[in-house]
Amino acid sequence: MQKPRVFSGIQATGRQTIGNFATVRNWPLLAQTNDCIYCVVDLHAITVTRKPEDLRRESMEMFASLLACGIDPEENILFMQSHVAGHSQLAWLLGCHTMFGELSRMHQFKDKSARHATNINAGLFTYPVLMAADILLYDTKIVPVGHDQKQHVELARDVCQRFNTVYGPVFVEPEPQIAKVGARIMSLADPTKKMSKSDENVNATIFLSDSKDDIVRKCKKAVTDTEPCVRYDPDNKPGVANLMTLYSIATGKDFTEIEKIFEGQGYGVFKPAVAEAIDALIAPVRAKTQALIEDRAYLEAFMKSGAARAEAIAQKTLQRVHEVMGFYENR
Ligand code: AQP
Repeated sequence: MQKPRVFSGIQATGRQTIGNFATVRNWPLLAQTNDCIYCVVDLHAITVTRKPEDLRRESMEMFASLLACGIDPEENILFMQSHVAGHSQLAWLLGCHTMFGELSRMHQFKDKSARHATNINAGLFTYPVLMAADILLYDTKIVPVGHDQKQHVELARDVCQRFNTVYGPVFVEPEPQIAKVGARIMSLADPTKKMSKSDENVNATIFLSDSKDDIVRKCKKAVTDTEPCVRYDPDNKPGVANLMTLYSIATGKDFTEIEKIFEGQGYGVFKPAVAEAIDALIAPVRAKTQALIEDRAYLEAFMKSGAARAEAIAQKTLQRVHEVMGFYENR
């Protein structure tokens, strides 16, 4: 029997954060029961101004970090989005079935257009259409994402339903899969805001490439509150809840266990323990990413084979779409 298809991607907009990792760490596990396709979404990364050399380096480093997170490039299909032209082609076709009003309601568009007020380009606006194309191109059933991407997956589902209503059952309806713990890691500097790769505040984000000293420093500076008590209360103690979530991800302990471990202890004990646990979690990924970056031929071989495998599936979908929409065949 055909296993359910899983698809997800990560933008090449910098180094992977512990927030991204909280979501990405689940991807390798899905391969046991699903047919998984993962990619570095480098086309998505140009909605903000990028230097070509940064895009090139960060795309390659992100590819390496996905391998280092445990994604097996033989068991899964792993590739670079721009290597499969079908993503851009399908995005145009789906864009003609996506409403201006729908795109105007996207939280990420509102947030990023406020942050990049001098560069509110059409790509920033149509980003969710390209994401719908990424998903629908591969007959995807499950899209494992963080909480911030839920709205985009729901839009992909709406576009899918609209298209299928007009042309018949061409696409599989996707649904988001969101982890119970860690789907929204918050900024260490402002725990009411999501942790992001592109945050300009150097203390806001822990990167997988950070050294132990960096992690200790950032955790020490993390915004908490004045009640020195380790209790899970995201509404009243968002900074502590965020650190507890990170500790939980790193150790596998639940919030009740964590409260017991730190009972009667202040943040002077808790914060270094969180830093220690995070470092233990990411140290192997950090070392493996670095080793992979140094073996460019190995990375490029997997990029090439991953793109070829993805391309074969994408071409079939595009052919189907062209046919039902009435494009004249190139005989
Ligand atoms: N803070 C987060 N907590 C949990 N999951 C997160 N994700 C992102 N931030 C968090 C999830 O990571 C996957 C890859 O994200 P992305 O690179 O595609 O884009 P993003 O959601 O826009 O991530 P960033 O880090 O905030 O990037 P920038 O700064 O470039 O905008 C997704 O599944 C995402 O949900």
